[in-house]
Amino acid sequence: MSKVALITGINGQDGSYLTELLVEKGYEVWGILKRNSVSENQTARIPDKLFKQINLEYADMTDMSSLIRVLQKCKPDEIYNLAAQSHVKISFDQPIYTTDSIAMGTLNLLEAIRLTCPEAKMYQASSSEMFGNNIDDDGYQRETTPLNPVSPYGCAKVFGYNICRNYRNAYGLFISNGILFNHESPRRGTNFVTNKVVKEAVRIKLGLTNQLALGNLDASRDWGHAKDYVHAMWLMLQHNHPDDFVCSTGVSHTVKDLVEYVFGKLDLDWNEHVTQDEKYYRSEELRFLKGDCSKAEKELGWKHSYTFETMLDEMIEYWLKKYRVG
Ligand code: NAP
Ligand code: G4F
Repeated sequence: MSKVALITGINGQDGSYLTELLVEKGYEVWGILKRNSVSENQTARIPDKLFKQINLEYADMTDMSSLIRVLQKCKPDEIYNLAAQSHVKISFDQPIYTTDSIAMGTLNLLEAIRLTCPEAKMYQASSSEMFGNNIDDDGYQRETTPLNPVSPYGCAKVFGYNICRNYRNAYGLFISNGILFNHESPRRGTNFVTNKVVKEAVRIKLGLTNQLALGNLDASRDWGHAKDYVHAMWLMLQHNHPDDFVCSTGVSHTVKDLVEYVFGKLDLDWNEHVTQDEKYYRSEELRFLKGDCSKAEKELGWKHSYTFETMLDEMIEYWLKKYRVG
């Protein structure tokens, strides 16, 4: 019999890649969608060919009764909790909804699992944003680095991380936290910096626009590809015990490096097009991320296949093709 997986946030960047992976592995895949007044584009990231093979139910992380209803209906073996208001800058504008969807949302899901399907395994989408500006002496963040969040999003993720550990220890549930560093793809929201830069640089190249306004160019991130990272999520739930794992590439680049690479690839001089606008600055900034994923490599056999450059090359190709085809 095939395994049953439930994905919260199935229509997000990671949810769509995870769906592809699990369908390929023969899983029966279920996902929840939150209600949106325009339904057409909501599932745009899920490839058409998969659409008939998955089961979608309306539910919301802030509504525990809806989560219980879905869990009772699909009876999952594995649950991947990816749903979140995931934009850090927007979390300063919407701190309460961000916290409701992430912190209370995770607790709602945990209680729903405890009451209806305590045997199910759960993956929790924790984040490198939880480290804030803490860095170990060797320049990396890892599972043991103290958490010190600098945004409402980061604070909510710390609650989600801790309550998952608490439910694992207190009730013996199989729950693993993936502490994932930034991961991108052509399916990334275009208000995150990588896809914003690539999309706008391609538009500049094609003469569709001329300027790109950004915020802090000095912030540094450890950027990987979402496809590699959803594979790690799956590996965590196949491991013989629940635990917490960092996933990262171990290489950090500044936003300026990102801009230079993308504009350079398109034979453009970024200095002629990029401006800085205060509206993209954050009230408090996380300055530097670089992850040590040796635990995941050793215990899960996980390895990333994309580099910063190959990931950006794929994104550039995607946008060139999209605009050229029209
Ligand atoms: P994403 O593209 O923003 O997707 C988030 C998903 O959550 C969307 O499907 C969204 O639905 C759904 N959602 C939001 N609020 C909800 C609610 N109240 N109830 C039900 N669904 C809700 O994010 P992602 O990049 O795929 O990231 C997946 C998860 O990993 C998130 O929890 C994120 O915080 C975490 N994470 C991401 C990264 C990264 O670099 N990508 C790194 C570390 C951790 P709509 O689209 O319909 O709003
Ligand atoms: O692409 P970003 O918005 O990603 P951020 O804030 O690092 O958060 C992402 O990664 C986290 C993992 O560490 C996830 F948990 C979270 O859900 C999300 O996926 O910004 C990256 C950097 C920041 O330092 C920001 O200040 O880019 C800087 N930046 C500069 N100009 C900009 C811009 N960010 C955005 N979004 N837009 C700009 O114009």
